[in-house]
Amino acid sequence: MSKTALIVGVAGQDGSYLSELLLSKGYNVHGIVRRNSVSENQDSRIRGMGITTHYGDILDTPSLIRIFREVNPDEVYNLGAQSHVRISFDIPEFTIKTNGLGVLNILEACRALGNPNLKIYQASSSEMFGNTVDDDNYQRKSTPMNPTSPYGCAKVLGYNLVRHYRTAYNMHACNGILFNHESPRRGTNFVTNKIIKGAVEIKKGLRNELALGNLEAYRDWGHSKDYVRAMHLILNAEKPDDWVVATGQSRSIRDMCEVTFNLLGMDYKDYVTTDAKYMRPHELNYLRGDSSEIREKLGWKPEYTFESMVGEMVNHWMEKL
Ligand code: G4F
Repeated sequence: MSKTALIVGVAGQDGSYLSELLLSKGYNVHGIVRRNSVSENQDSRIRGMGITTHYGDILDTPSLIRIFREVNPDEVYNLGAQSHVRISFDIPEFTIKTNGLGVLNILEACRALGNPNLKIYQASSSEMFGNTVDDDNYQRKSTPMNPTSPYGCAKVLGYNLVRHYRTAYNMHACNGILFNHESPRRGTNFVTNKIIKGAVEIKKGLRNELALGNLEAYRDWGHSKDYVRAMHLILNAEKPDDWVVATGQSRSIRDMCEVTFNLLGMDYKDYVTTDAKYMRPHELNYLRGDSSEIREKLGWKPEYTFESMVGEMVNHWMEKL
């Protein structure tokens, strides 16, 4: 009999790729979407895919209880969040509630189902580490968490709640500590797609410059398609646990500009400016994840390289614009 998955936050980048993956594996896929005043924006990434959507919100416990009862899932993926770190400084209370208490609501809705075989995946984040790096310049599960944003603080709460429910109630609840992951479906206010879309617009004569914030931060960037494969592996490992998913390579925002503009035959220095409004009150300077555990124990490895990912995103915008 085919399994049923319920994806909270299905309308985002990861939700859309995860839906495709699970459908290809024969799952019945259900997803929770939040109401949006522009209805086209509600499901633009998942329209026509063949999944069943439900209106709900992780801050609306009655909606969760109703949907969880109706769907009776085998696997729950919580990808629902206020996912923008910079914006979390502007709306800290909403971010803490959504990304922290929202996880509690999901765990309680799962517990209320009373199914001992239910598996729960929580989208935890490398933002939880803040500026802590081990002596070998990597972050891993044992690296102390010192978040540098309301987003990161809330994610630490969610992470700990999952670990707590796993122990206290013997639930199959897992954290994937995912480092940055991108794709053509990434929101254009995240730095990769902002740079790539902006560079293509410049190439096509649609604008003259691109204003960014801190160019000296480093990120470990992978592709969302590779990372949703990791989510499914994590949930279906024999025992529930917490796992780091990363490429192990770190590049600066400046490198991202250089690679992108070079691909388009331009020099980023002629077009990129900086604007204080994109700086953060507290920056996370450097991310580089050690994913050796998931590679060795679950056989995960990324298929995309940094260059193939950027190339795919550039081609996407060249065709679209
Ligand atoms: O693309 P970003 O906004 O991603 P950030 O803050 O690293 O967060 C992403 O990754 C996390 C995992 O580590 C996720 F948990 C989170 O949900 C999200 O997916 O910014 C990346 C870097 C930052 O250092 C930022 O200061 O780019 C720098 N940056 C420079 N100029 C900019 C800009 N970021 C944005 N968004 N816009 C700019 O103009």
